[in-house]
Amino acid sequence: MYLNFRWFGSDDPVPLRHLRQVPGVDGIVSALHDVPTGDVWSRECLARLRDDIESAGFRFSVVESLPVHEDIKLGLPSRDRLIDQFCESVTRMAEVGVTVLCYNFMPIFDWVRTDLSMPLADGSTTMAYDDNALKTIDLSRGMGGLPAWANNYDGPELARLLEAFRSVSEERLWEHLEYFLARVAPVAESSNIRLALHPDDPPWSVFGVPRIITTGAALERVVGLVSSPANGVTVCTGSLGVRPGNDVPATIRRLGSRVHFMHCRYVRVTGERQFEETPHPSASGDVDMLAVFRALRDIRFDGPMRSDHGRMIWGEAGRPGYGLYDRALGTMYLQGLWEAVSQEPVLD
Ligand code: DNO
Repeated sequence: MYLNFRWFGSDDPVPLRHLRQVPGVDGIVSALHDVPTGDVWSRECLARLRDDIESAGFRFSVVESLPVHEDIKLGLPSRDRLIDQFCESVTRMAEVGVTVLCYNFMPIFDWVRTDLSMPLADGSTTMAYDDNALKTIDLSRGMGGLPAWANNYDGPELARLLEAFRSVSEERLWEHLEYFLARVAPVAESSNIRLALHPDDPPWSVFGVPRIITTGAALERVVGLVSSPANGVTVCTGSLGVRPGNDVPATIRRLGSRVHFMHCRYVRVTGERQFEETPHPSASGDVDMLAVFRALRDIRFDGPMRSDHGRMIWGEAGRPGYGLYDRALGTMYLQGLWEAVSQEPVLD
């Protein structure tokens, strides 16, 4: 395992020189966030990003995310051209040394929360989700006010997409994913890029739109769709952890070498389809991170890991979930767990 930090590029309020002061971090997870979905990433912009990262003393290890165009998820005729363009971006990220690509297959919406700054008793704030609160959100004027989308569709475009996806069944979405992977995995394999499909967050349908990557079994189904070793997943303890019944350590053991990326964060389930994000130590959440780490040790996980969302602490302001301080605390905790489990014997 090697540790990474997500950095959103030169607009990120957290500078790389501060990340340099977090012990044990080798890699940076980043992306070209301002390229419209579907366009091929330019070699020059990728090289500039790589140079910024390397001159701060890191390697550019992971791209998160290269968004998948909605036409691909809808299975429209334009998908072949868009998949070719996706593949070209994959090839180009390999040219600047990236080895893992984290992406998702969530229609329209990326990750969703209903509260970006819920106060906790200790004076910090955290992000939370409540399905009842989601139902009160009016999307008729577009997506303004919702957090952290890969895309931001305006009113008419959003209405068109909502209507289109509401008639796509889950099985149809699986077929579209398989079609996509059958074309992308060979390109990834020959470019030495490991694909890492991220589970849906939250792992259930939102706004009547289907979501399919919602359980450990779904992640196993993903790796079974295409046998290439390049076809793997991101195991996100936070996404999977909010759905009772997801046994994350067992999923890791079953996926083995197809675990290509780890996102680690704690969550506490506070009701049905309701959760909040909590500080990293085990006592504050519902994820058994020690058991997760033992499973990673047993599969001899040697890929990238990052501390996922943090709270806002010590008065920090910034991008929800992506401040410096709490993610740095999380990084130290993850490092301590890894050092400890690495001293224990490996179970085959
Ligand atoms: C949330 C992230 C996700 C992730 C994408 C991957 O903080 O984990 O937004 O980057 O879903 O495509």
